[in-house]
Amino acid sequence: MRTQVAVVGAGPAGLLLAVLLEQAGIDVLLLERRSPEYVLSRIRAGVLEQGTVDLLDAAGVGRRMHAEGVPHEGIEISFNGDPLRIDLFKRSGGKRVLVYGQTELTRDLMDFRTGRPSVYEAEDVAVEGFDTAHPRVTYRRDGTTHVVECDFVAGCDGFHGVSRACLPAGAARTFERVYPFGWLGVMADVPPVRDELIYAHHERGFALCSMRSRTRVRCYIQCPLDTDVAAWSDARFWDELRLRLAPEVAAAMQTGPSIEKSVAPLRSFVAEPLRFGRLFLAGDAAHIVPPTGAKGLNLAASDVRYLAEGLIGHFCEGSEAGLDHYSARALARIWKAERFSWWMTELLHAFPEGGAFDRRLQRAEFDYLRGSEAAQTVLAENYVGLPV
Ligand code: RFL
Ligand code: PHB
Repeated sequence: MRTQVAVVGAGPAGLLLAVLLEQAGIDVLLLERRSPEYVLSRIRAGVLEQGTVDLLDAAGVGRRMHAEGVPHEGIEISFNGDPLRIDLFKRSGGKRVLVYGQTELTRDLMDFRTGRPSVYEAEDVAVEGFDTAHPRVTYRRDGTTHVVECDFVAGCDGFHGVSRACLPAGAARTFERVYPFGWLGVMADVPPVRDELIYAHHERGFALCSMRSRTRVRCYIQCPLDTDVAAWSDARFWDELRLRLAPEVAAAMQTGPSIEKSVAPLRSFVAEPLRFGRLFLAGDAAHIVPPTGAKGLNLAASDVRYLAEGLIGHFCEGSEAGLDHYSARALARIWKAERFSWWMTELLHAFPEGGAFDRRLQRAEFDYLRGSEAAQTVLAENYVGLPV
């Protein structure tokens, strides 16, 4: 078969790109390795920047997000139990973030595309000939091999996808930092302890009290990379979380049975460039940030915006400028989000190798943040999202 753009991966990046291109009248085929149910079962991001919200609105998929998402105007940073509220709204000149789960967003995008060309459970997807004028994507489904001829391939298949993996050795330069810990996350149907997210630094390790709604929490604690989820009963998780929060917050916190529990490693990663002939990388296929700054999904959205503009320019306006500048434009924003996510991670986690000197520096960083409007402004403008 033939299409104009083959999109590999139906996570938020692939789905959103498909929606934006289809609205401009461009043919898309979306190929996903997993089933729709599996894609929806992955619990991930929860915080949307204003720019992401605006893009979803422009795509016409924002109705449920506005009805059910909860706008937040601040976050709390707790340092060994010492609280500091960052007024995001005031410090960023009137911007907010929206708390709305990635699962819900993915569902909205899937529903919006109902009836559009998608292949779920596509096995052995392979990208070929992207350095020629006639790229092809092949896949197997129900034992049959299919060939898709296309003009462009968008690699939106996440960190472990095939798009980056199919590049010849040396084609991409990669930059990586692997952190010596992960996050153990729990979802539970209880009301959040506070109206806003709490990011906590503690000698026992980082903790985060987040939420999905006014009746559902998503909480994380820093854990060793080899953590066995089965060794963490709900009671053990809540007890450990309480130890890392200020006593009055711990005392007020409601707990309940977990409905999901999983461990995620923390990593910073960037591949450069993002264009290889007629193959473009976007989202987690191109970069990973540690979740501390809540930037991963938002970066995927800004990549997709730039890429959609480039492809629409090519197909609808006869202009190559957007595609030619895609990589440089996206990377400029990606590196700033990498910097912010790394900085939040360094400030808030307990580093197993870090000595007393490092801990004093973390304390000094927090004290500086508390005392400096400029430092709070820097945090706020990055957290709500730098301009797209
Ligand atoms: P995804 O979501 O990984 O989707 C990629 C899709 O590609 C499919 N795929 C393939 N399809 C075909 N053939 C193959 N060979 C394939 N290989 C893979 C996969 O099955 C999948 O469906 O990447 P995408 O679309 O780029 O989206 C990126 C986001 O999912 C990610 O950045 C965020 O979840 C990161 N993240 C957060 N981001 C935020 O902006 N705010 C947050 O609050 C936030 N919190 C988080 C997070 C990520 C976390 N984890 C688990 C990594 C919290 C956590 C704990
Ligand atoms: C989440 O709700 O899952 C979440 C929120 C903020 C983060 C990371 C994850 O920084």
